[in-house]
Amino acid sequence: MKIQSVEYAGTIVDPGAALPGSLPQIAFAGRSNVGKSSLINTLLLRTRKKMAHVSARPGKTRAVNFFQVNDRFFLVDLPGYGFAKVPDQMRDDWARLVEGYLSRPDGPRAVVQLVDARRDPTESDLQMLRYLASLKVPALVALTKIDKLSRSERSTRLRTLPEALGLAPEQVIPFSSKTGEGREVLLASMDDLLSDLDGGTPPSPGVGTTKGGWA
Ligand SMILES: Nc1nc2c(ncn2[C@@H]2O[C@H](COP(=O)(O)OP(=O)(O)O)[C@@H](O)[C@H]2O)c(=O)[nH]1
Ligand SMILES: [Mg+2]
Repeated sequence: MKIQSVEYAGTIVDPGAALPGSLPQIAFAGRSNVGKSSLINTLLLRTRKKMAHVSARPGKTRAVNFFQVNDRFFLVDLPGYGFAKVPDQMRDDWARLVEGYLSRPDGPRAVVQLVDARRDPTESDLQMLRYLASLKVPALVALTKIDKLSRSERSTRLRTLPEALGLAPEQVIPFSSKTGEGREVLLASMDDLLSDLDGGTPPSPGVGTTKGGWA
């Protein structure tokens, strides 16, 4: 998939609010500071004119942002979770917004879940994947900041992380917004999903066989 056009389409802060349109949505989720804004900007080739805000101070975003890509789908930027010191009220607000949005019948057709390649998945990461499975929303995982790993760390992590996430190795895409690794694979997976939607066949649940397959 080639990125031809990207436009900011809107923001919702209430899970039941009107969506900016009826295009299929692919949402991006992950804990704060995992590299989500960087991944989105890399994916959309927004290295100078940034779409998603890259922050050194995580845990601020409290909204769901929609970007219209190629007039074909909405890329949806979900607020990050799991920032250690947030008050309970803020965590409740997050859950209400994100769970409310994810479970909408007109909500996302798939979710790209981000996990830091250097860290073990948190309970929140696993909860999110379980929640998506319970909603039957296809998911795959992008392992962010893969450039920070040495060769041997990398091969160990690529072996252990899919198992820790309960996924097949093909459902886990190593990604770096620094080197661009994983960009083409992720875009191809998104293209596959959208083509399946165009053809009216939902992506088959269960273990995929291709690189970047949806779970
Ligand atoms: N080396 C490296 N650093 C990254 C990568 N992605 C993000 N970062 C850094 O990680 C920090 C958090 O990134 P950001 O995209 O704002 O994370 P977000 O909170 O999930 O949106 C920033 O300092 C980024 O420069 C990556 O792929 N490689
Ligand atoms: Mg961000």
